[in-house]
Amino acid sequence: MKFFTKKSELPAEIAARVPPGQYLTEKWPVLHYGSVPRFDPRTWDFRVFGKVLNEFKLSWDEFRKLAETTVVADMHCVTTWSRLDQRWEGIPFAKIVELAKPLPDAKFVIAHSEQGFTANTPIEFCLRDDCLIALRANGEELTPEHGAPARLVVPRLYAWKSAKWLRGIEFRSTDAPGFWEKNGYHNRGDPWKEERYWGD
Ligand SMILES: Nc1nc2c(c(=O)[nH]1)N[C@H]1C(S)=C(S)[C@@H](COP(=O)(O)O)O[C@H]1N2
Ligand SMILES: [Mo]
Repeated sequence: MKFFTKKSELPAEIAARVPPGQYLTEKWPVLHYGSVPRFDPRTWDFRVFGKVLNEFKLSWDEFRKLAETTVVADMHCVTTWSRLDQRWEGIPFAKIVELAKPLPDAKFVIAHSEQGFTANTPIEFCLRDDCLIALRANGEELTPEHGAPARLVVPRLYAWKSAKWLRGIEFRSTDAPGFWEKNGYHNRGDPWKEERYWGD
C-alpha cells in the first residue's frame, strides 16, 4: 500500500474528489500543534455562547446524548494529504443551532478547544448538513490523538478548521482568526480554491 497517491495515478472518478495540489492517503495521519490533552468525563463540559438567544453548558453525559447523525465526508489537510470517505458519527451542528438559537447577526463560528486552541469558520460552512461534532470515526470512538472525546468536523474546508478536543462553540458577529489562521494559514481555507496561506 502506498501512503500517498498522485491524482494522475487515480481513476478519474476518484481523482475528481481530490482538490488541486492534494495527494490521496490510505493511512490517517495525526496532525496538530502541542500535546494530546487528557479527557476526564467528570470535569469535562461543553459551552455554547456569544451571539445566541440561549447560552448553555452541558456535562459530558448530557452532551453525548445529542449524538444522532452519521456523515461520510472527505478530509483535506493543507499539508497536501486527502483522505476520502471518513465516516463520522456525532452531534449535527444543526442541533447546536437548534438549542442555542443564533441571533441574526451571528456570522462566524469559533471553535474553542483545550489549551486555548481556536479555529474560526464563516457560519455558512457550519450550517451545511455535513458539519458535525464527531464523537466517533470510522466505526470507533475517537482516539485521543484524533481529538477525543469530541471534535468539530467541517468537511468543506481544510482540516485545520476541524478542531480536535473541542470544548465550546462561540457565535460571533465579527471574525476572530484562530490559531492556524494567525500562524500563516488562510482565513477561510477552501481546498477547492486552494486557499492555503495568507495571500492565496
Ligand atoms: N485542537 C486542535 N485541533 C486541530 C489541530 C490543532 O493543532 N489543534 N490541527 C488541525 C489540523 S492542521 C488538521 S490537518 C487536523 C488533523 O486531524 P487528525 O489528526 O485527526 O488527522 O486537525 C486539526 N485540528
Ligand atoms: Mo492540517
